[in-house]
Amino acid sequence: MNLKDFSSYLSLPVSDAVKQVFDMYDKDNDGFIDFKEFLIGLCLLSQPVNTEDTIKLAFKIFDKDKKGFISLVDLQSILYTAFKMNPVEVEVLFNKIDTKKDGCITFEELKSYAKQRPEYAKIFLILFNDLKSMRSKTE
Ligand SMILES: [Ca+2]
Ligand SMILES: [Ca+2]
Repeated sequence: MNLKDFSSYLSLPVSDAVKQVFDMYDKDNDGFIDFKEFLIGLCLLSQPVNTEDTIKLAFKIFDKDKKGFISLVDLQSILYTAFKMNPVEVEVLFNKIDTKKDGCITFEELKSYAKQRPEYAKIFLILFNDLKSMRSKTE
């Protein structure tokens, strides 16, 4: 698959963060991820990013006002800022993560989702680093 396929696989628009993760998979830099590269990438990505700390950090950034859970509005605002994702797309993603269907994402729900989809964890980590450096520049 190419970068466009990869971003539609993740249901995310093409962005710098998605491209960075794509490049991690595409070992020989030919612009395509073949099945072997995909499997290798999955193994590489699932290890360092799925630590409890990374998910805690992600949770903290999403839960801006420290409610102890992530609301749909939280997720919509951060994903719009990061990927210009429209609110309807974010709602689909939100419902996938909110397995108990109670309208809020808890830490446990985010953690089990990140374990299923290591690409997301990695993309968000890149994103958070960008956001952090943006913030430190304005301070
Ligand atoms: Ca390749
Ligand atoms: Ca929930």
